[in-house]
This record gives sequence, C-alpha cells and structure tokens, in this order.
Amino acid sequence: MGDFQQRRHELEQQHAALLARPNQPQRLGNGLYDRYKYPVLTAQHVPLTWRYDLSPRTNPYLMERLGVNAVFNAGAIRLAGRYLLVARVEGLDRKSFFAVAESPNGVDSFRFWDRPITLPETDVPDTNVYDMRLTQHEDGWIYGLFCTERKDPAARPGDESAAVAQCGIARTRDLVRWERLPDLRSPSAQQRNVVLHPEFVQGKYALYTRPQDSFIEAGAGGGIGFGLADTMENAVVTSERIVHGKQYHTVYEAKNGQGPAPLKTAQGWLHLAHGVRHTAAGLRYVLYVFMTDLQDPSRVTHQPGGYFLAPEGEERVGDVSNVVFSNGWLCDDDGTVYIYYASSDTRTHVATTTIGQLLDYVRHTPADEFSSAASVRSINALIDRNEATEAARAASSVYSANGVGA
Ligand code: M1P
Repeated sequence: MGDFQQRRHELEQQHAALLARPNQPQRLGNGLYDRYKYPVLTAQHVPLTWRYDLSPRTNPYLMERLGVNAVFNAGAIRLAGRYLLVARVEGLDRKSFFAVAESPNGVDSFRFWDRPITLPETDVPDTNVYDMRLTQHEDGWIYGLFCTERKDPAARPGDESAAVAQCGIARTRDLVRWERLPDLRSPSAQQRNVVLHPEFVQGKYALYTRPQDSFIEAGAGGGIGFGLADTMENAVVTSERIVHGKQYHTVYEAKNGQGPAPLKTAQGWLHLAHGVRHTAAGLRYVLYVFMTDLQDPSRVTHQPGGYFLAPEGEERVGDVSNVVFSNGWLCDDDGTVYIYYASSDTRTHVATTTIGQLLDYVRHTPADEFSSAASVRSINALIDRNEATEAARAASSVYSANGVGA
C-alpha cells in the first residue's frame, strides 16, 4: 500500500474506533447524576470527508484541508426513538455551524449525519451562528433558536471585535430541511441564550430571553428574562421580565442564561441554566437547576443553592477554560434524563440522571442564603439531623441485639 493509502487506512481505522468506543458512567458520583468517562462528541468525531480531500491527485500528502477546532454546546432532541444532538461545530476559521449527530443509546456511538445543516439566511447574513436550543413545540414544529452574530455596524473604524448578538429562529420537522424565520425583536440591545418554552402560555409563544447591553456584558438588564410573542413567524417580545436575575456573591453574579427548554414534570418545570462568576483567572461558568410553576413557568418555586455541575479534571481546560455550558437535555419515557454539556468551549459530554433525582434535588437542597454564617447554620442543621439519625440507629441496634421486638 502506498503512503497515501496507508495513511488513509489508518485515519479511517482511528475514526471508526473512536465512534465505536463504549462509554461508561464514572463510579460513585454525587448522587445527583452520573458523569460519563468519555466526551460524546469532539472535533475528532467529525467525518473525514468534511475535513480531508481524499484524492491522491489533489491532496498527495493527505492533509486536513478544513480542520475542526471544537464540537460543543449541542441542542438535543429525542425524535422517532433516536437520540439526536444539533452540535455547534467550530472550524479552524472560527466560524461555527450546526450539524446533527445521532446515537442509538444517548451515551456513546454518536455519528454525524452525512452533511452539516444548511441553514437559510435572512436578508442580513449571519457572520456566525451558535448554541441552538431545540424545542418540540405543541404547535407541531421543532424550533431551533440560536445566537446569530454580526459585526456591529456602529463599530469605530479599526474596532474589529464589536459585534451584535441576536436570537435567530429556524424551524423544521425532521432536522434536515429548515425554514428560517425573522430574528426575534425585543426591547434589548442584544440577546443571547434565548429559548422557546414548549407550550403556549396565555395562548402565546413564551420565550426565555437573556437581555444584554453589549456583546460580552449582560450589563444592567442581565438575567433570565421571560416574554410572550403572538407568533414565531415574526416574533416580537414587547416586554421582558427578569425571572431569575444575577446576584452578588453567587455562582450567577456576572451573568446567567437559560440552558435547554425546561422539562415538564407533575410538580413543575425543571430548568437547567448556566451561571457565570468573576475570578482572578477570568470568568467561571457552571450549571445550576431550578424549578418553576406548572401553570406559570415564569414563577420560580424552587432554587437549590450553589451549582449543580461544574468543570472537573480535563473539562477545566480548553479554548475558553473553566467553562461548562449546556443547551441540550432530553428525557426518556422511563424518566431518565440525558444532560449534554460542553466543557471549556471544546468538547461535548453527557451526564445521566432521572426526573425523580432532579425533583428530589430541587425540593430538598437548601437554598443559598447569601452569607457565610447562614451556610454554617445549614451545615449545623444537617449535622444535627445526622446525629439524631445515628442515635436512632444505635438505639434500634441495641434494641434488636437484646432480642427485644424480635
Ligand atoms: O465562552 C463561554 C460561553 O459564552 C457565551 O455565553 P454567555 O452569553 O452566557 O456568556 C456563549 O458564547 C457560549 O457559546 C459560550 O460557551
């Protein structure tokens, strides 16, 4: 076999082995969820045909021609029994695009469909698109809401980083053919992390928003907002109300944003969100969970203190280090929940839990009471309860050791 054919063979073998690699839950987690050993999607999962020119005539060195930098921030949906992710694939040129990857079980063997999504553009073409949230809406459509980024037309000459972020909207029935709708209009200068609620609220489309004053800073109006729109075909939110705001000395002090569309349970809507805080090493992104009222999904009913999931080990390092971010989760009929989260804007992971565990977590985890003294009171209350439990256990073992009650 010539060098070209040998190299091609080895690349194909390596790619096939990666896609076939079984994943396993890590042992003895925190009881909230099981993290899995391997990322479910990385740049190396992207098909060779997207990256290499496979002709020995035009690519005699078998070079990667269109390399991929990262695969992260994936929307998720269960469709006709399939586990599907709409991943953010970022090329070496820094442009992101969307691509569907499918798995038979939700935790491994994710394989990209043959081609990336061809997303129609609006009259004002996007420079970059990313972070799609998928919502299977009760109107029958699957909506993909994503961030569309364009250079700021008001940027000073020479300022090549000022940008405008808005909420792009597309809809589909099969994730293959997409209809692009006009971008969301809202009272805020910029928007990111906008998510469509799966049901009508007061007969209207309900949107979680994240108003921001500028491209990076959420600014004065930050937080998870909520607004209603009459239609998605020309979506306008005229009034946005902050339902979960940023707050001093919490894991969401700098900014926060709704993750995927919330999951409906008998007790309320479960929400996954990201919170951002300042550190001397830069911003730190973690995930947190809260629950809202079944009838009024904008009313927070339960808010456990602190974070739910934070970057660990190799997750802490990547293009934008110390970040976990999630815009995709899904729930099986048996109540298993698959949380797809990205680490450090580089790769995509899965953690599994159940609706039962999440409900227990939101209902029984103490809230943040916003001071060190209050945290110590919560710990002491827990120790008191544990001592009482231990005392009861010791009394019952003496009781049975004495043969009483046998
Ligand atoms: O780099 C971390 C994340 O930063 C942005 O999120 P937010 O708007 O909340 O700061 C997004 O660009 C996201 O894609 C990215 O993962």
